[in-house]
Amino acid sequence: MIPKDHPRYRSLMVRERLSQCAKEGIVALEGLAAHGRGEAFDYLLGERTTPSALQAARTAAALLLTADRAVISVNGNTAALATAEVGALARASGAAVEVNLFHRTEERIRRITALLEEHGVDVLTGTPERLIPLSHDRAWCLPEGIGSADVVLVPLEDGDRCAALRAMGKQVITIDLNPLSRTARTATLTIVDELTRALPNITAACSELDSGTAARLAGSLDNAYLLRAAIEEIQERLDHALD
Ligand code: PTJ
Repeated sequence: MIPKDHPRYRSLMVRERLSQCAKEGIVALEGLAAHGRGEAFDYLLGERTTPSALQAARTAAALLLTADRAVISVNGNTAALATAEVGALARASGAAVEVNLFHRTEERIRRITALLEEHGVDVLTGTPERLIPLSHDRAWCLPEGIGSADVVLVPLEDGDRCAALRAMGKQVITIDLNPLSRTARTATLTIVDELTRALPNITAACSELDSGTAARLAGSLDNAYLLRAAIEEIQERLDHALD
């Protein structure tokens, strides 16, 4: 039982949720390590949405709204932390939702799909094919989902698979607290923010943007600029960390 007055209450609750979901076979054990890395970067960012992350979230909304076929790819960590937020974004953006895993097992796909459906999220079903140019199980995806999408939102993605999706000609939006990761640098657009802060910001922007503004934002996308801005925010905080 975590005491409510603990100064790190939220962070401890999130860890508890993830370890519970790992025991239930939703989160991969590797997902716990990935979360720890994310937490470290969130400390450096001050555990808040920076101005550049908000701009990136608005640009993500623009890409989703102007896509021919947008898909939100859900992995174990995303399902454990943000089921409701994924559902809200799918409704606001019109994007489809596909469960697609790095550490793929049919059992985890089933459990994550069931968790999303319990929260009212429509999840794509079908027969997966090896469409992503990668060896091993990371190549599998649904032809009517990620396989035919022009825009894919993949929170907490692996750098290798992000590069493979880009090589397929897709626009890849990622949410990654580490602005130095290969994923962050390979994606079309990186939102350097915590998943549960970033998703509602994208959803809110989907309702606000008119088509002209969405087209302008999508057309002026500059990921290197956004990543530099995130690194500068971290630098600024470190410069004043002990003030
Ligand atoms: O459920 P699976 O099998 O698909 O596996 C999912 C993981 C996350 C294990 C897999 O995609 C993986 O290994 O990812 P990486 O390569 O460790 O990258 C995860 C990135 O997400 C890291 O750069 C972390 O800093 C970042 N991250 C972790 N937690 C969060 C986060 N970014 C935003 N919000 C978070 N809550």
